[in-house]
Amino acid sequence: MISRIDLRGEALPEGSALRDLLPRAEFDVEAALETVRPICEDVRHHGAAAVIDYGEKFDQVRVPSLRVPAEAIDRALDELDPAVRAALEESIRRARLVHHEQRRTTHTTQVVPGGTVTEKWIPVERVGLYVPGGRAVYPSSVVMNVVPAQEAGVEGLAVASPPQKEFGGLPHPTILAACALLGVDEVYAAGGAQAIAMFAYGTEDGDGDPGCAPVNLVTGPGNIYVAAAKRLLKGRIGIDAEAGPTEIAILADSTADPVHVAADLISQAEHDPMAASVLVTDSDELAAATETELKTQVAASKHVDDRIVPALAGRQSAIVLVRDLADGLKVVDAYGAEHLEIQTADAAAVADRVRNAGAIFVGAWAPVSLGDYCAGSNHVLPTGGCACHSSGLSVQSFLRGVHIVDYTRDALADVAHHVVTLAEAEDLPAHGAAIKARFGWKVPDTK
Ligand code: HSO
Ligand code: ZN
Repeated sequence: MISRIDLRGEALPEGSALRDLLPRAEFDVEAALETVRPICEDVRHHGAAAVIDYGEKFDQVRVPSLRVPAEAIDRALDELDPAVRAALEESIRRARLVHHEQRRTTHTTQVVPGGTVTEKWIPVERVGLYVPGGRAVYPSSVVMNVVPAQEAGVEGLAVASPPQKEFGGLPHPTILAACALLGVDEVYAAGGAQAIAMFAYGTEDGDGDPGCAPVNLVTGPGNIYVAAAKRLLKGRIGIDAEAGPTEIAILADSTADPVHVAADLISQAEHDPMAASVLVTDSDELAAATETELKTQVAASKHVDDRIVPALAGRQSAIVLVRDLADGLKVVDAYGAEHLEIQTADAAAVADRVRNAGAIFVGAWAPVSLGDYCAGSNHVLPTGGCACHSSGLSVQSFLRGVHIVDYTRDALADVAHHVVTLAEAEDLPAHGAAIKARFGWKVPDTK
């Protein structure tokens, strides 16, 4: 069901040599670029009509209008199962607590008397949040995208999610209800690359459709075509990340409970046949007990043949055996998992030594599913090893830091000779001239 990689033989290799020994899913966004290019061009030139046509082609339903009517959003909330509503409200409440604390404050540094640099944080004006449909209908992802955007102070928030045939061309009702709970009323029934292009180029109003104004930033997960459209349109729009299939790595020793370990490996395998579940352990007993436990628990799971078994049996998943926890830490750092659980003795101390992970879950009582829904942390996290250079979604993702430079005449005069010297060293004399012009075309004497 899951393969083993034994790294106990000799000293672990370093860097990319170690990375090459570890399992990882193929997620070739480059290959999808040529598929999405004509779709994006079409939307650019034909606007809403093209988005609607592609919805008919890919989602098998033709929507009368892209914009979801307010009544449909209200109705979805009215009809939402009260238990789901309570759970979403608690998820939102906890996420708000954490993301509220991430807000940045304006800071002024006095560099010299009369010379200050102020760093001001300005929210992005208009953001498009993509929420997948189809196999993945995740209202929790609406929460994880909208809450940090709102806490950042973003004023224009639009959500796009694919039209669902069984719901008359509307996005999934739980997605609409989550939007309602969060106070988001601008929702479009659009999916795939065409939704990203709609956000990037905007659509004209007409035929009773109010149109979608272009956005500055697109966030949210999606399939490979969504990722490819984000890559293609990056520059015109900002993007959060190209989210790949979900990953869980667990660093565990003999104190870990194989029942928990197996359950957590399966929990993320349940997302996608390409999802990766990786156990890194120095314990033969835990490895064996986890294998046994996986068989039992998989047999009792849903989504077995289409997702869990292919995910666990795929080359992206494995049990990696290491000599000791120090080697285990090197392995999980080289892997840079989207989610990393530490199930060892003194888990907090071990977690503190990790450098590369999207989010770290400490000890027996913090499984990844808690973080997926109700820990307060964000579940939009870097995949594919990107955790070595990127963070998950946060308030910061929706802010831009702007430096405001304010110098008096004396403060400029004082440093003018250095500016002119550096300008000349770079053979950019006009840069120096812009200083001299202010002082009668001379470098001011600072003495
Ligand atoms: N584990 C997924 C997020 C998710 N899980 C949504 C359940 N719903 C990627 O972090
Ligand atoms: Zn999940």
